[in-house]
Amino acid sequence: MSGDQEILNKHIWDYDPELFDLIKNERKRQQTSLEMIASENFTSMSVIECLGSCLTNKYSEGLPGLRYYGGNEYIDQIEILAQKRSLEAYGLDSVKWGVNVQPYSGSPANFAVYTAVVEPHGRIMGLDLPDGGHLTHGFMTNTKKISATSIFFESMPYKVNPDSGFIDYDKLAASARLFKPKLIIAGISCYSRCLDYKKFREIADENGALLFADMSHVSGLVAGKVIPSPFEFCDIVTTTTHKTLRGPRAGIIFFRKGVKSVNSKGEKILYDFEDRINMAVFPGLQGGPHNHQIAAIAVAMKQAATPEFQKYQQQVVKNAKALCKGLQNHGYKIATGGTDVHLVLVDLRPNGLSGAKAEFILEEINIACNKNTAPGDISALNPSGIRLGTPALTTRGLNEHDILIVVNFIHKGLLLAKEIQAKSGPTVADFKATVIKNFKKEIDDLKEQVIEFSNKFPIPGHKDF
Ligand code: DSN
Repeated sequence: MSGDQEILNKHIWDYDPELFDLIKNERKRQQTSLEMIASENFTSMSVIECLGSCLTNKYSEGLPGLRYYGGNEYIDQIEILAQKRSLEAYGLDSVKWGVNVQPYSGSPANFAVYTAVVEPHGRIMGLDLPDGGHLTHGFMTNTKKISATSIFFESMPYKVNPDSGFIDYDKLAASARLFKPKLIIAGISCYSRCLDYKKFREIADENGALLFADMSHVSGLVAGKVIPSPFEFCDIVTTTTHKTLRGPRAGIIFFRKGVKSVNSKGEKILYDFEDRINMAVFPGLQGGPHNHQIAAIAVAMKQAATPEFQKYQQQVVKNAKALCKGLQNHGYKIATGGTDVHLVLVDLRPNGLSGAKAEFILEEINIACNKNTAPGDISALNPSGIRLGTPALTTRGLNEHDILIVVNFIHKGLLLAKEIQAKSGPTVADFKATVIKNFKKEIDDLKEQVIEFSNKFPIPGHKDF
């Protein structure tokens, strides 16, 4: 074998032990930590095998049967299978709904939707980022357009009620009457309640707007039939496939096909998104589809249609409710006072702690979560809350009883944070320095307990990968 052939056929552990050690370290971190970032999950062995397969070698610009390169006999079959299973997982009639499974992930999927159905500088409305929306729903600050969505389109946010934490649909309706958006986005990245898609539809119809759901966070819960589906009321629906859906990191776009429908005012509407969306994905924004991801979507959608997946999603919500109740029993304030989904947003203002300090201390004891704006927060840079989710822990087999043990770890960590804060200066940098200098033992003790508990619940996948 020539030197090149030899290199090409080596396993990663033989060829690049330096990199392989880093992968092993990351796997160990995942195994010995409690993953509570609400958008993360542990995908299945089958999905990982698709991602590491020969499908990554192939170019296949275009759609099945309409490719720009040859050699796509099996790639076509894989993409058709992914499309078919995606529609089936959500009970969609292929006469009425189409799907594009090529977006690389959620942000490109959303941008493709705007490119397809909103003209440049056309108007869109999405939930504001500090209120639980997503960057791609049009985020901008007073001084800067942050997301490309706000650079290339004109965005006006809607908000949650700062006291209750619930979306203020009346204010959304009033703003929409003035702003006259072309598109309204029903989607969240941190909101613990089901969206009222019917109400969104009425507001969209009143203003002649399209209704677009970004169900990325909750698409697993929708497939598992534990929360209402957006499909009855929306024109277009996107999702990432790696969050509650537990598939590969990728994105998909569902769209109503060219069928006549009637809106709530009795007017006939012709939906004709298919060509525009397909063209926006490729050649508009992307090049060759990532066929390893598309195969992994196919396998994830097969899993999503099983009774086991439904049970998993039911447990995700039960665990989130147990997490919420457990924290409330310790006196924590939860935005909206509860949860219907897979996450809770803890408002730490009554505890006098910032989200950054809480996130830091929990990371020190091997609990991963993220600081997050709480209702009423103005700045996303110094948020007052933390977002905690249950999809990943539920995949590892934790039930409500186990979640209460996790709640106790979180509570102990946050009590420690208060103690540290009392001794440190006001900044996060002071806080971190005090943790390292004066609280190493307390942190290490708690971390050991978390590791011991965490090791009882193996993560899926290949042992060293
Ligand atoms: N980064 C994801 C989240 O954490 O919600 C959204 O893209």
